Amino acid sequence: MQLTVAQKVIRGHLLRGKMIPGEEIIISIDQTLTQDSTGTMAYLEFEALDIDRIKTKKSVAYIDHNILQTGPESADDHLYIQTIAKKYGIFFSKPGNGICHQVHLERFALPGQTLLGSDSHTPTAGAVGMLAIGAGGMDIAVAMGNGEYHITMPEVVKVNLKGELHPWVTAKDIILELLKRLSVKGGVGKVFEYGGGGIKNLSVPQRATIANMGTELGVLTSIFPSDEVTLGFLKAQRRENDFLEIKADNGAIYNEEIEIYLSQLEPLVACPHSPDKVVPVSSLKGLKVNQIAIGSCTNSSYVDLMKVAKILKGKTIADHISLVIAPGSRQVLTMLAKEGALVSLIAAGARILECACGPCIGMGQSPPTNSVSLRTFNRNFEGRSGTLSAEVYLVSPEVAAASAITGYLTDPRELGAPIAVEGPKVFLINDNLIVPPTNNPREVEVIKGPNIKPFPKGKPLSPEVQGKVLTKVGDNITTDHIMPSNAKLLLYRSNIPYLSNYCLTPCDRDFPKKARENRGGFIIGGINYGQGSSREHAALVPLYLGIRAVLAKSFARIHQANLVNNGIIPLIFKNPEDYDDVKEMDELLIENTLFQVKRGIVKVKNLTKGKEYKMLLNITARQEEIIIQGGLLNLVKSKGSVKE
Ligand code: MIC
Ligand code: SF4
Repeated sequence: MQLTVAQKVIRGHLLRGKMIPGEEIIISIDQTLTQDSTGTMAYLEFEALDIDRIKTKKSVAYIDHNILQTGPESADDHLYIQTIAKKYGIFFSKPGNGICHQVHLERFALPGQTLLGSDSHTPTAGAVGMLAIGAGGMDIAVAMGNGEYHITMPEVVKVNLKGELHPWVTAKDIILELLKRLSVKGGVGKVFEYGGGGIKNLSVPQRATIANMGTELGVLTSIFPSDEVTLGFLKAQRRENDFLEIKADNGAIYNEEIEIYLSQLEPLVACPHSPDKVVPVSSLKGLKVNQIAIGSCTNSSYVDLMKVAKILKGKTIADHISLVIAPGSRQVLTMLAKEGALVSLIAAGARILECACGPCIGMGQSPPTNSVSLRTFNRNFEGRSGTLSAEVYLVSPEVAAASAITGYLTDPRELGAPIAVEGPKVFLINDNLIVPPTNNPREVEVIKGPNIKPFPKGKPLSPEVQGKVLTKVGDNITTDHIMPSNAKLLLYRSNIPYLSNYCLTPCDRDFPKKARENRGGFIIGGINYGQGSSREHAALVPLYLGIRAVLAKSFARIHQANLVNNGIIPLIFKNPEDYDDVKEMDELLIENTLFQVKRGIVKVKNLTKGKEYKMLLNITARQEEIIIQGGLLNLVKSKGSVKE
C-alpha cells in the first residue's frame, strides 16, 4: 500500500489499533521533550507514577520559558527539573542554551522517529520528517514511563507547494497564507504533510517555521519529507548519521489536498488578536509601530537573524522604535557573534535578549499602553504580551527589520534588491550546556523548592454532577484566557492554588470568586475552546476550583485531552442553539453519569429553565475509562503499572 510520510512514521511505531482515520491507535514514542513552564508539573506527575527510569530512547528537559528570575521560585523549579532529569535518565538543557524547539531541531530531532513534547509547538521537529506531537504534561509523564501514546488516527492533508517564493516573501508568509485560508480551527486533529516541487527550495529552518506555526491551525502535527535538504542540514549539524530518507510513495492517498502557488504570495501580517486575521503587509502601509520583537521558536534561526542583521547593517532604528532580539539558541547567538552580525544588530540599536522565549510568553518586554507591537512570533492572543491594550501583529523577520528602520509597518520589497544569506556548511557545535543523566540514580537528591505545591488529583466519576454555570464565554477562547501566563504568573506554574486566583480572569474577573462561593460548577464555551498552549494548568486550575464539566461548541485537541486526563468531562453541544439558551448561574444537573458517559451522549438538565440539552462526548474508549476513574493518573495507578 502506498503511504504518505506521516503514515509511514505511524506504521513504523504502531503498537495497537488500525490505521483508519478516527480509530484510536497506540504508537511508541522514541523521544520526549519538556520545557520548564510545563515541565515542573510533568515531572511531579512522573514522580507520582513511581517509575525507576524513563523508557524512551531520549528525553530532554529544557529551561527556556521562566528565565526571568525575580525571586527564587523559577530558579527552584530549574533545580528541581535538573535533579529529577539527572536521576531518571533525562538530558538537561541549561538556561541559556536556547528555546526547546530550536535546540531540539539542531541537536536531537530524528527523521522517521516520534517525539512527544509538553509544548504545543513540538511539531517544529516535523521539519526533518519526525512525527512530533504536543501534549499535556501527564501524557508526557506516562510516555516517559512506558514509551507509549494514544492518538486518534489522523486524516492526512497534503499541502502541495508549487513554484518558488519571490524575493522578500518567506516561509512565514506560507503559513500565514494557510491560516488566512483555513482559520485557527481549520486543521483540528489532522496532520498537514508538505510536499510538491516547492519544498526543495525550503531549508530546514524555513520548514521549521511552517511546521511550528502549523500549531495555530489546530493540527495534530505538521511534517515534511526527509530529503536531500534534510541531509544537508543534518550534515551541517554534524549529524549525517542520523539521516534517514522518508518520502511519500507515488500514489499515496491523502484525505485532502491544498495547493499553494508560492509565486502568488506576498509579505503577510496577522492582525490583533488572532494568528488567522491575515492581510497583506502592503494593505496596512503606514501603520505606526512602537515596538518590534524578533525571535521565538518560529523565527529565530541563524539565517533569519543574519537577514535581519544584513538589513539593519549601517542603519539606525527609528527614534520611536524599541527593538528587541532573542536568538533561538546559543548556537545561533554564537554564530551571529562570529560572523560579526551581532555588531550590526547592536550598532543599529537592537536590545539583545537571552536565548529563550522571552517576550513571546510575556516574560518581559511588554509594550506600552495602547501601542503597536510587531513580532516574528506565532501567537498574538489578547494580553499575551503582558499589555492588555497592546495591538500585536505577527510578521516575518524581514518585515520586522524593514519596519524597524522606518518605524512604520513596511513591505520589505521596498528595500529593493533582495539580500542573500546561505545556511552554513557547518554550524558551530557546542553541547556543553546539555547535562547528561547519571547511571547512578541513588546518588542524586531531588531538590524541591518551597513554591512547589502538590497538584490536585481528579476524583472518580460521581453518580450525579450538579452545579451552577459559573461563566459563559465565546468562540476561540485560548489557554491564555483560561490560565494566563506572563512574567508575574509564570513563576507559579508549580503552585496551582496560587494560579487559581487568575483562572479565566481575562474573560470574567470574578470567575475564581464565583467558583469558590459555589464550590465549583460548569463552564460554558464556544467553538474551539482551549486553543493554543499545551499547558495542563488550564485543566488543573479549573479542577482545583471544582469544575467537573465544560460544555462547549467544540474543543481544541490538546486542551480536550488535558481536561479528560484530569477527570473533567468535555461535553459538546449537539444543538448549537442550546449554547444560546444556557445562561450564567443556571443550575445544571447530569444524572446517571456512568451510563451516560458510556453511551457517549449526555443529557444535561437545566433545572433553572426546565430544559434539557443533548451533549456529545466525543472521546475514545480509553478516555471514557479515564473520566470514570477521575483522571489518567488514577487509571494508570488502578492498573498497578504504566503498562496498559
Ligand atoms: C506557548 O507558546 O503558549 C507556550 C508558553 O509555549 C505553551 C506552553 C506553556 O503554557 O507553558 C505551549 O505552547 O504549549
Ligand atoms: Fe516559547 Fe513562544 Fe515558542 Fe511557546 S511559542 S515555546 S513561548 S517561543
